[in-house]
Amino acid sequence: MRAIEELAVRYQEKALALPLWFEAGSLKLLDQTKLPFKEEINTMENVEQLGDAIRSMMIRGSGAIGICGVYGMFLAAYQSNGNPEAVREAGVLLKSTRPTAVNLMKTVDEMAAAVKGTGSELVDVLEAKAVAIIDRQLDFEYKLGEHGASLIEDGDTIMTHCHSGALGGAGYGGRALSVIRRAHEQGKNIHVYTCETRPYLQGARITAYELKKFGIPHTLITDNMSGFCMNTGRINKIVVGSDRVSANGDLANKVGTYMHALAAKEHGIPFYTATSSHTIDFDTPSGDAIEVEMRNSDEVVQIQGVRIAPEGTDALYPSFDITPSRLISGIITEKGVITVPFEQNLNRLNEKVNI
Ligand code: RUB
Repeated sequence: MRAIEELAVRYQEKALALPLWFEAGSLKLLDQTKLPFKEEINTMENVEQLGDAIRSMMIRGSGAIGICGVYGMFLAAYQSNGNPEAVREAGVLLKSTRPTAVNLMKTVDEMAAAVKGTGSELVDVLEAKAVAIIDRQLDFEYKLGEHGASLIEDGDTIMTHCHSGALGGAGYGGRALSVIRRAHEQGKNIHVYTCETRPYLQGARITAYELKKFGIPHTLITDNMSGFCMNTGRINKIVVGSDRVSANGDLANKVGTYMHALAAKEHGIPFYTATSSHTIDFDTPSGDAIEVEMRNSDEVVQIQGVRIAPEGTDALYPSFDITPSRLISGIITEKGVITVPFEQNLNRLNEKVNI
C-alpha cells in the first residue's frame, strides 16, 4: 500500500471524519451535497472531475478544498506517470474552481514548488509532499483546537456560522469545530447554536450532522435569529472559520458572518475566528482586496431544488462577506491566539514562524 493510501487507514483508526482520500488509483470523497440524509462516497477518476466536485460544492470549506489542491496535484502526477506538464495544468484547473479561499491556492503552489524530476521520481516526491501537508493540516487542527478551547468556559453557549468542521478540514474538527470539539473533550459543559446558513444550508445540513456525531448539544437557528439570541442572553461566544484573513486581520467567511459580528459588537459578545496560519494571506493587505465569489443566484430562489420565489424574481448570491478586524476579538491559530493590534501581531507571527 502506498503511503498516501495509508493516510486514510491511519485517520480512520483515529475515528476522524475524512472529507477526501486516495484509494486504488483514484480519489474518494463524501458527497457533502447529500448530507445529512445520505453518506454517499463518490469516486473522482481525474482532476477534471475533482474540479467539478469543488465547483458544485460536493466538497467545500476552505481547509477541505486546500486538501483537494494536495490530492489533485498528486493524482495528476500519478495518472500521468509523472508528467510535470500534467501537474502544472492540474494546478491551473484547481486554482480556477473557487476564488475566495486562499488555502487552495497555497497548497497548489506548495505542491507545484515540490515538483522534481519526471516519472516515478515525480510521483514519489509529490506523494511525500502530499502526506506531509495533510498531516500538518491535521496537526494544526489539534493545536488550534487546544488554543481555542482555552477561551471556552464551562457553561458557554457558542454560536457558529456555516460549517467550519471536520469535513471542511483535515478530519478532526476543521477550525471552529476543532475548538468546540476540544472544549467538549475537556469535559466542558457547552451548548452550540448553529446558524442554518442560507442559501446552501451548510449549518443545518453539515454542522448539525457533525455536532450530533461528536455528541455535542446544539440548537439550530435560522441566520436571522442571531440578533434575538444575542439580545436574550442565549449566546455568549461566537467562533467561526475563515476562508481568508488579510494582513490587517479582516476576514472573509460565509455570507452572514459580518452581520453576526456587528450584532456581537453591539452586545459585547466575543467574536473569534478559528483558522490556521495558512489562511492568513500577507499578500492581501485588507478585506477590500479579497475577491468575493459570486455564485449562481438560482441557489437563492430555490432550496434544495424547490423554487421559493416567483418565476422571474431577481436574486443575488455573494458566497462570502468581509468582517473588518475591528469587530474581531481574536484570531485563533495553531501558534496561539492573536489579538489587537492585528496587523503588527500577525506580522510578528509571520516573521517568527516563517509561515
Ligand atoms: C465555507 C465557509 C466556512 C469557511 C471556513 O464556505 O464559509 O465557514 O470555509 O471554514 P463554502 P474553515 O461552503 O462555500 O465552501 O476555516 O474550517 O475551512
